[in-house]
Amino acid sequence: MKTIYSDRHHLHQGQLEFYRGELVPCFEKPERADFVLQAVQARGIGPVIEPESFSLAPIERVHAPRYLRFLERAWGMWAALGHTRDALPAVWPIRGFRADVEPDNFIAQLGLYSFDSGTPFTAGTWEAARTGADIALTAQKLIAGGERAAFALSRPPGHHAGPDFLGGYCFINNAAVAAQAFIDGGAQRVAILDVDYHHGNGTQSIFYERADVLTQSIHGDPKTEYPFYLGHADETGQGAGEGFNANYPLPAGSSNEAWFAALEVACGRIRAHRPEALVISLGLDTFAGDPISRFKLEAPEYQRLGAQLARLGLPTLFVLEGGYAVAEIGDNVAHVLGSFEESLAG
Ligand code: OKP
Ligand code: ZN
Repeated sequence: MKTIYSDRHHLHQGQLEFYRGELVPCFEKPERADFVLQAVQARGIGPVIEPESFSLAPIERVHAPRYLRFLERAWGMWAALGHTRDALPAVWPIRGFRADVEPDNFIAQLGLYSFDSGTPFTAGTWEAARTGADIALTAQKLIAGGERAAFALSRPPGHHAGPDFLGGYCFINNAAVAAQAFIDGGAQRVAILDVDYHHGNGTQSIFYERADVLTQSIHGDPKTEYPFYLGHADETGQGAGEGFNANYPLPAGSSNEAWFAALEVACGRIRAHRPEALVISLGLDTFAGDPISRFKLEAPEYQRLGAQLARLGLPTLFVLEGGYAVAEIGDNVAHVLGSFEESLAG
């Protein structure tokens, strides 16, 4: 399969995130994608190509124009105030506050459009995130054009970004943009499966009231794991979307058997949905050695995952999400994609 990649992800390089009462170096760093690129090339997964450029229109299909306008102008506003360091929010409009009025104060705006203090906004964030969406859209176009699979190798990740908010290192929801592009290209049904350690709250929120895009996420139980306020098993969709969202929260420290049992159920639901395309939010922070997560997957499990996804027999778009064991993330991606391809061939 082709990998779509641009070195412009380096433009997003956060310095510090607020974590356990102090500012610590960002876990989500450019080396992650560099290692993934190296591994994809070393393993011979397929050609690496540059993304095409798309307009904002396909991104506006899943994100509010007001939010995108903010992202586009944010660094300019912050820099005009004389700042050179990354921007982090410090105040948020929770229950009972007004979200309809955009404040003039920059930090108040940033808080309006975010849900944590661990996602720095940097000079190059908009351009990198935009390029990430271009990468996802290029992968989608290849698959819509008949390719069996494609890998959107982008960062920052996307699955925590909702209709009008950023957080969890995410700004534009690349998986959602791609899924919506399949629908806008004429697909009746699409499925998104999120295998990142963290619940894909943004993806869930974007499609929560829709029946055309089935959203599922296997993740650490939000009672103890980020993003804490969404991702429970009783969130099954709403209105027309009732029955088209499924969450598989597993306790931190869960066994690989428990993880694959959840995957099996999720795959059954994908088959039942009869989607024309499958989008995989491919987080590698389920790895036993991940510094911020607590599942136990390793090389054999990533190979098993790739093989199991291939057996669904669907046009499949992989998009990179989390994974913070930087030295191992490349091999872990290559295990999934390599085994997916071998299963197709074999
Ligand atoms: C992103 B992805 C909060 C820090 C908590 C956030 C984890 C984001 C994971 N200040 N850490 O799903 O891999
Ligand atoms: Zn994650």
